[in-house]
Amino acid sequence: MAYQLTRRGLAGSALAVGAVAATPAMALADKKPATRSFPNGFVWGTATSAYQIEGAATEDGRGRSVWDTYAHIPGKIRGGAHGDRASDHFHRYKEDVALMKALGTTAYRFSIAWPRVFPDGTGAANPQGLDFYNRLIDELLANGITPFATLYHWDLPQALQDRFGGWESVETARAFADYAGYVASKITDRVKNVFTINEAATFIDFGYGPGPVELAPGLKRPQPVLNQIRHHVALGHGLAVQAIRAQGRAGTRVGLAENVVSCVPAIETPANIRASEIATREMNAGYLTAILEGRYTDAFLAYAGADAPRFTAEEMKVIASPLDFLGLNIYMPQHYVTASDTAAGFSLLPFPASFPHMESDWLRIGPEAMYWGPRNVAKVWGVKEIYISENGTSAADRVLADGSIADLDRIMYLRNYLTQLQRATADGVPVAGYFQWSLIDNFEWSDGFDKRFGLVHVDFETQQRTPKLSAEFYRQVIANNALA
Ligand code: GBH
Repeated sequence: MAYQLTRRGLAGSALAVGAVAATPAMALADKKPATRSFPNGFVWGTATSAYQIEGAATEDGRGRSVWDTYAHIPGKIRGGAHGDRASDHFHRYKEDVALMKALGTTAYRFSIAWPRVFPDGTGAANPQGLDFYNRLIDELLANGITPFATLYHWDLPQALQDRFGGWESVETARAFADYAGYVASKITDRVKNVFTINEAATFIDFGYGPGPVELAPGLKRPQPVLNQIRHHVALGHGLAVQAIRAQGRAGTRVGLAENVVSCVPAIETPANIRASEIATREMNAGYLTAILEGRYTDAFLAYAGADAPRFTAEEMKVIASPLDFLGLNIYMPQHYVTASDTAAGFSLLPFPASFPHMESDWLRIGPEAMYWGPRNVAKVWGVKEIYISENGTSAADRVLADGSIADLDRIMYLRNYLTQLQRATADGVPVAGYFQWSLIDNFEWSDGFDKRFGLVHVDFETQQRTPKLSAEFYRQVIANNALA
């Protein structure tokens, strides 16, 4: 007789479960799951960036950036989207700070739009350029939220692209330092933590590289130019560190935020772990390794050959200006690594086609990147203070009939990544805090508004904000400073 799923059938099966509960094993049901705590004082925050949330593209004397130009080129952004209005954060920042407060976060990482401050990239500062950020900073502090400011999250003033070819010229590195010093002189009375550049490797490779995925300015430059651009960005970072120390208040803390190429041992054997450390150093050689060591590795220079960047010893010293902390943006494992007998000492394994990913095709699910990423960085370079400056996921969020958003896949992702982060802190990896990307749904670059990364849903027609179920999950993690 075919089984029929009726109310009566359900009641019957519930009874059956009740019967099993009488066995001793079910005593577990009364036991609270052990909590896995984070260190006392662990910093919990959210992160955003200017072009992705602010909107107000022409207000208060803001100049244009390469993203204004790029997003308005037909066919570049999914759905013809652009950041003219984005999440309208420029006008709704008080509401957004209230959302942060409701989450229980005590820190917020945002970015400052260079073209708001210097509409032409250099020269005269816009007198209204920092007004918005001053209002935001004051609102954060009034709500007990510590501001962490990023100076460059990809919105290069278009004027510098036009005049110098952007980062192709060392002039842009110098202009960045001038901008950084100016901002430091104005905000470090209240902002103690400053990130110079966000994800250099990403905006260089996708903004100037061979593609197919593109970011602004969307130029396909040959390899030697690409290596020189990377060098100029590293130099811009180093010059900015020096300018911030010179013009900011004493005690200002400086770091950068990088999408570290995370190398995870495929199986955690001592040999593979060692191989993942070697791989970490080599796979980050063009940028992070150069900044943390003040040199390009031998293997990097040998591989680049005639395409290697031109540099001086003096520049390498500037690039390696000491930092107070390091920010790591960790979304996924870039490589799974095994030991090998080759000269390199490691092999990078190919990803099977069936490797799982989240709503964005590139966003592989590999929570152990959140353990090995910071651990290898701390081990290889002796870094003493690390922040996870971004981690989060896109999800195909759907507003249910009752208006709620049950983003169970985002909760699954966060629970697993945070479990590995807790494992890292418990093993003594010096991670001081975590910034969830992102507070609110926003303009996801070439994906437009199609990929939602927020803990809080944004209706881009009405700009109404609705916290998703994952916001409640994150609130509980913060309240307990632990995973349940
Ligand atoms: C970060 O980049 C950014 O800092 C942030 O602005 C962004 O909104 C967030 O993450 C979510 O994407 O060639 O298949 O790898 C994350 C790293 C590297 C992911 C480039 C997308 C391009 C697609 N990004 N990658 S692929």
